[in-house]
Amino acid sequence: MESEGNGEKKMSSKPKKGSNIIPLTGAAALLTLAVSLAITAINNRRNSKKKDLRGCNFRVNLSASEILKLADRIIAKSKEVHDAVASVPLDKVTYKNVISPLAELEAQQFPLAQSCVVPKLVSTSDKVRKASAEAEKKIDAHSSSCSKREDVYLVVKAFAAKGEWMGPEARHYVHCLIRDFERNGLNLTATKREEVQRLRAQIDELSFQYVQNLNDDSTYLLFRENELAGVPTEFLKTLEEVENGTFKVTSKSHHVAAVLELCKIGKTRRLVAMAYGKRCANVNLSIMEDLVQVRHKFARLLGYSHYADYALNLRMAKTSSKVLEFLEDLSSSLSNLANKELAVLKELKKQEEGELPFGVEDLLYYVKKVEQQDFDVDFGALKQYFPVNLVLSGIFKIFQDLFGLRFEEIVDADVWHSDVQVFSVFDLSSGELLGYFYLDMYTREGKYGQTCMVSLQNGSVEFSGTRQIPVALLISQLQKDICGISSLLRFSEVVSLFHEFGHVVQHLCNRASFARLSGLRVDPDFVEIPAQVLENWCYESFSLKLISGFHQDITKPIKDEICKSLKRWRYSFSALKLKQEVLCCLFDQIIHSAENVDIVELFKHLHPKVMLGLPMLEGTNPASCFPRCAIGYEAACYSRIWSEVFAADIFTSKFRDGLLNQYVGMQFRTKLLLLFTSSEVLAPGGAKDPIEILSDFLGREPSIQTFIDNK
Ligand SMILES: *[C@@H]1O[C@H](CO)[C@@H](O)[C@H](O)[C@H]1NC(C)=O
Ligand SMILES: *[C@@H]1O[C@H](CO)[C@@H](O)[C@H](O)[C@H]1NC(C)=O
Ligand SMILES: *[C@@H]1O[C@H](CO)[C@@H](O)[C@H](O)[C@H]1NC(C)=O
Ligand SMILES: *[C@@H]1O[C@H](CO)[C@@H](O)[C@H](O)[C@H]1NC(C)=O
Ligand SMILES: CC(=O)N[C@H]1CO[C@H](CO)[C@@H](O)[C@@H]1O
Ligand SMILES: [Zn+2]
Repeated sequence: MESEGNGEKKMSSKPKKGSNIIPLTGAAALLTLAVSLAITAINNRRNSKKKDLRGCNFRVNLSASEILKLADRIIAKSKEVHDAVASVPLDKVTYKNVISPLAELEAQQFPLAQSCVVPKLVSTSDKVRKASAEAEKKIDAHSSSCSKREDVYLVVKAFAAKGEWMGPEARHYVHCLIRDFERNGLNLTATKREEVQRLRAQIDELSFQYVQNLNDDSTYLLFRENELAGVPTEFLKTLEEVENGTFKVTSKSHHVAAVLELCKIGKTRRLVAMAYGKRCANVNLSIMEDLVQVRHKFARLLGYSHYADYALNLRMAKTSSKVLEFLEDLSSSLSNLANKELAVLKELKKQEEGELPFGVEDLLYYVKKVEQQDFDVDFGALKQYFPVNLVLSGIFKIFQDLFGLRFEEIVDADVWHSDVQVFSVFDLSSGELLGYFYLDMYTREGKYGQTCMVSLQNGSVEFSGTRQIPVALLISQLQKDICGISSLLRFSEVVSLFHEFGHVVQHLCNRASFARLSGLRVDPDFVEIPAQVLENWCYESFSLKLISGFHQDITKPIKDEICKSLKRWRYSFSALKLKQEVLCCLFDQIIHSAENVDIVELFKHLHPKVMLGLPMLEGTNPASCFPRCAIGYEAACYSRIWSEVFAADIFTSKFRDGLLNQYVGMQFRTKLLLLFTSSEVLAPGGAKDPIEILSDFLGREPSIQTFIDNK
C-alpha cells in the first residue's frame, strides 16, 4: 500500500509494462483479463512505492491538507503570472512576454487544479471530499476574477493590435482570449461593465430560484389502488399510503413516469400529467419571463442583438435563424412518420378505451404497450450477455482497431482506490505515447453518481517545444462483482460506456498546442458528435458480438434476433419522441431570439403545430418546468438533436458497412477528433467552420436526410 503523502514526487522513468489484454475477445479475452487482474493484484501488494506516470502532472490521492495547500499555491502562482503580464508596457508587448506566459500557466495549472477538484468526485474520505469542494470554490472564484482583469485584457489587446506574426492556432488562441474577456464586458465603459456584472448576478439568481422551486415542489395527488390499476405491485409498495387505500403520487419524475407508462386508467394518467405540467406554474412562469428579459438586456449591453446571438456566437450553428430553420425542417421531415406512429397508438387506444380523444397523456402508455407487444427484448435477461470484463475488452478492441491505437495497462500506478485501473495509450504505427486514462468503474459510497469523462490534463505544447500529453478519467457506476461472479451490465450501461469512451479517445487523440483549445473544449455543438457516432456500435450485430457473451459461457455471443430487436427498439416511435423534443427546442430558441414573446401563448400555439394537432393539456405550461431552458442550455437546447443528426450522417455514410474500417477510422481521428486543434484543420484566418470540416470528411454537405431515413 501507498504510504503517506505524495506531495512532490520525482518523475519516474518509463511506466512499467502491463499485460496487453486488447486484441482478444470472448473467452480468450476474459482469460487474459483474469490473468492481468491477478498480476495487478500481486503488483499492488509487492510495490510499496508506486510510480508516477511520466509526463502526467495530475497528483493522485492527496490528503485534505495537501489539497488546500496546493490550491493556495495555484492561486498565488496564477496571481504572480497575471501581475507580471499586466505590468508589460503596452509598447513592449510580445508573444513571449504576454501570450506564452498565459498559455503555459493554463496548461500547467490545469492538472494541478484537477488534483484538488477531482477528489470531490472520487475520494473515499469525507474529509478529503470536503477539502476538495472548498478548494474548488477558491479556485473558481480566483479564475473568475482573472477573467475580469482589465489590465491583462488591455495588454493582450495591445498585443493583438500590434500584429506580430503567429501561426493560425496561436492566432485563434489570442482571438479566444480576447473574446472571453469581451464576453465579460471588458471592452465597455466602467458603468456599463458594472451593469453587465449586475445583470449576470441577476440572471444567476433567477435561474437558481427557478430550479430551486422545481426541486422544492412537493405537490402530490392521492389515488385509490383501483385508480392505479396497471402499475406494478412493487411500485405501489414504494408509495406512501396516506389513508387506508389511498396512495400518494408525487410529482417526482419516477412516480410520474411509472403512472404515465403503466397505469391503465386514462383519467389517472390525465390527472397526473396535468399536475406534472402545472408544477410551479404561478411562480416560475413569471421568473421565466423576467429571466428572458434580463438575458436580452445583458446580451444587448455586450453588443448582441438578442440573447440567442450571444449564446450562439460560440457555436457551430452560429445564428438563430439557422437553428430555427434546422428545427422546422426537422419537424416537417418527421411529420409523415410521426403521423403513422400516432395512428398506431390511436388505434390501440380505441381498442382499449373506446372512442375517447387521444391526448398527450396517452403517449407514453401506448408507446410502452406497443413496445411490450412488438419487441421481444427482455432487458433483464439481456444483462446476462454483458459481463463487465468482456464488454470492456470488446470496447478496447474496437477502439484500438478502429483508431489505430494500442492500450496498455500500467499495473503499478498510483491510484485513489484499488479498483481503479490506469492505461497508457500509444499510436499503433509510430509507437508514440499519446496519453493516459484512468478507469474508475464501480459505485461506492461518496463517489460521484454519474457516468462521465473528466479531463485530468489537456494536451499542449510549451514555447520551448515540450509537449504535455492529455490524461483522461472515466467514471462510471457499475455494480462490483459479487462473490467472484463478474458483474453484468444493463444495455443502457453498455451504451453509455461506449459513449464516454468516445470522449476519452477524443481527448487522447488531441494534438492541440493550447490547453484551452484542447480536450473537449471544442465547439459545444460539435463536442458530442464523436461520442454519438460511436454509440452506433452498440446496435450492430457485428460489434455487439464483440462485446457480449453469455456470462456462464462467454463463447456464446448474443443472438442475431436480439441484435435486430435492439435496433428496432432504438427507433421505435422515434419520430414522435423527437417531435416532443423539437417542440421544447423551438420554444427555447424563439423566446431567446425575439422580443416580448408571450411565453404562455407561445407554447399553446406551438404545441398542436408541432405535435400533429394534439393540444396542450389544459392549465399546464411546460415553460414553468423546463430547467434546461432556465440554466445551462438556454438558447442551446437544440444542440443535442443537432449533433445527433450529424452523428447519424457520419455513421451511416462512413462506418455502417465497415465497423472496424481503420482507414475511415484514421480519417475520423485525424480530421474530426482534431477539430480546431491542429493546424491542418485551421484555415489561415483562424478556425475553419465545423460544417466545412464535416463536409470535407463526408465528401458532401452534411444532411438531415440520413437521420430521418434511419427512423
Ligand atoms: C378506512 O376507510 C374507510 C372508508 O374510507 C373508513 O370508514 C374507515 O374508518 C377507515 N379506516 C381506518 C382505520 O382509517
Ligand atoms: C465589444 O466587443 C464585442 C464583441 O467582440 C463587440 O460586439 C462590441 O461591439 C464591442 N463593444 C465596444 C464598445 O467596443
Ligand atoms: C490514499 O491516501 C490515504 C491516506 O491519505 C491512504 O490511507 C490510502 O491507502 C491511499 N489510497 C491508495 C489507493 O493509495
Ligand atoms: C481542458 O479540457 C477540459 C475538458 O475538455 C476543459 O474543461 C478545460 O477547461 C481545459 N483546460 C484549460 C486550461 O482550458
Ligand atoms: C407563488 C407560488 O406559486 N409559489 C410556489 C412556487 O413553487 C413552489 C414549489 O412548487 C411552491 O411551493 C410555491 O408555493
Ligand atoms: Zn457526451
